[in-house]
Amino acid sequence: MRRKPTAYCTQSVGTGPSLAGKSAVTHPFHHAEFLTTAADWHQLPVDGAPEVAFAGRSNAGKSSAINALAQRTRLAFVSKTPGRTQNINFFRLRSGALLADLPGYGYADVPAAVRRHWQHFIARYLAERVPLTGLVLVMDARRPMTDLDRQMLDWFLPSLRPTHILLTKADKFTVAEQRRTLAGVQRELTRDYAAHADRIGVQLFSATKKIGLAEAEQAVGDWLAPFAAAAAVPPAQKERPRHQGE
Ligand SMILES: Nc1nc2c(ncn2[C@@H]2O[C@H](COP(=O)(O)OP(=O)(O)OP(=O)(O)O)[C@@H](O)[C@H]2O)c(=O)[nH]1
Ligand SMILES: [Mg+2]
Repeated sequence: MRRKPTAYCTQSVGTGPSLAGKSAVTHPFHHAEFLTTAADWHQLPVDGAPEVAFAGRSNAGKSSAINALAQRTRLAFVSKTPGRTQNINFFRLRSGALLADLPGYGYADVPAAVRRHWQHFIARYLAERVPLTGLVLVMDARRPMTDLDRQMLDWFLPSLRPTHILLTKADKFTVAEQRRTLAGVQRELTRDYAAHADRIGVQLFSATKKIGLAEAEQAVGDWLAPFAAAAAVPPAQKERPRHQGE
């Protein structure tokens, strides 16, 4: 049974069934380690561990969000140059669950053939990837809900799995601007994604100023809580070691 997130929430509540009564998983993202990188479908991890994907526009702050959650500075590559994450990079959590750092979209300088490859791959990944448990959609709070962000939602939501939107770089805003932005996105979701209301959460976030960290940890941790018992399961078959960006 999967717990429903609070609709358009700024806070998630509750836990998965296996940990009911305890306060979810304690820091489920600490001790994350790089696992492998995938440039194509056949390179995706095959062990079936549940995974959470971080998607978003190029330079939105996906890798920074993963690092902030994992409390590591250089787990996932962060770069001022857009389009640096070219592959799907996988990180393994102590529970055995995976975080997948997807290549950013919307970067104009990417050759058309590469863009087509990734559009096709990401569309298939979001729609068909069996272990995919939830999607963290990272948006720069200054430019939320672009057409490509909506495209991600349109590919993913029909799978009936939960999405949590991080409006990141919130540190660039005053508190009043933060509130306005969050309310605007909530309104847009209510208007355009009402059918999926119980599966979409949204919150403010900042990797640099650690805004909304506990909230994000709870939202995503809740998706993985039913699988936390995986920590007791023997480590999955090792992937061939590859490096980020290989
Ligand atoms: N001020 C501020 N800057 C941030 C934040 N998160 C990321 N950045 C900056 O934004 C830039 C891009 O961050 P990344 O985490 O590499 O973004 P990404 O989405 O992984 O980028 P690609 O992998 O290229 O798609 C870097 O210069 C980061 O330092 C944040 O919360 N606040
Ligand atoms: Mg990145």
